[in-house]
Amino acid sequence: MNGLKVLVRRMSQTKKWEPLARVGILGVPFEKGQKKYGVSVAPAALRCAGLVEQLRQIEGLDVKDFGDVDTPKSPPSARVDNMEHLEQVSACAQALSVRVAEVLRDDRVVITIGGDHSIGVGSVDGHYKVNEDMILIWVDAHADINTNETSDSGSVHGMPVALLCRELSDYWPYLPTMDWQVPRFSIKNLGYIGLRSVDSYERLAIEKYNIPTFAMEDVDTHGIKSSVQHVLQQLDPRGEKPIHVSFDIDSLDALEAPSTGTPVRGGLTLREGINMMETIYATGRLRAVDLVEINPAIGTDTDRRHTIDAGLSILKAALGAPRRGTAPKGVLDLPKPTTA
Ligand SMILES: [Mn+2]
Repeated sequence: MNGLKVLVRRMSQTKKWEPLARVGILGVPFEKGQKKYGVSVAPAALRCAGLVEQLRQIEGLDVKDFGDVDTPKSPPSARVDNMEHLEQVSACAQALSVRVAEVLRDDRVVITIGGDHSIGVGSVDGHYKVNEDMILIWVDAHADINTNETSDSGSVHGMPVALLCRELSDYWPYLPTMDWQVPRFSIKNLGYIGLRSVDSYERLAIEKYNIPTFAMEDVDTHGIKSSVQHVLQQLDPRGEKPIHVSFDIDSLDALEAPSTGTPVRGGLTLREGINMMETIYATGRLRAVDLVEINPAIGTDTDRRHTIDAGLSILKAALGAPRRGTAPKGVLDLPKPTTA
């Protein structure tokens, strides 16, 4: 190793991470990665609910809304190789990848508002092109690591992780419209939190590649904070890599976030979701957050409001919003409990 390389390595070892006080928002009104109507209106619904204004209330945060990514207007294409609307999914992800890289190069944390989870292909691809050493935390009730062969539904929102990871590229046929996307992200840099509905093939993949996974029962055992810290520690023991969180709203319990296409009970509470994001924010290394699968067309007005509010709370926690309001730090001076 030459002297320059040693110097660069030493510098990266001593690099002190701090949260970026600049954020860029991208909307992705896209829903062809799954079958239900409505996910594509989530970016508009979140903006109407005060997304930008609420983030601007976080002290010192510079918030820029970059608007929506161009989504393909072509009529839905036929199912190819058990992948529905692959052409549109691919075109959308490609456009998103370019925009995500632009926002990151503008020295901002990129917040990508989906859309269904197929857009993760674009956001992670764009992030990887800027930070090749990134790690990815996939927060979800589902593992989203099916291939076209193992998927029952043919919906691409169940396949983004398998499309992204280079170790899984041999399991795919040649996908002509995906030429732009070379899967170079390594599965060794992936961790899961919140899983509770995993297909048998997906379980095989998680075991084969030893993916750090904190399913709901593990979160019950260890608590959310140490679950997150374990995943971070396993993926990046020295704490020197940029973090991408792909947050599916269905990771939250269906009571807290009912307006979503594939809800599963027994999920994270909103407080656990907030705690997780605060823990990741505190590393100073969070550079990208996807918030996907909010479907305002599902459920009652109250369901919709709860789901959107939950999403906003997750984003605020990811960007350093304090939860205690004006309450003082520390524990109140409580009287000692009396023993009988
Ligand atoms: Mn998902």
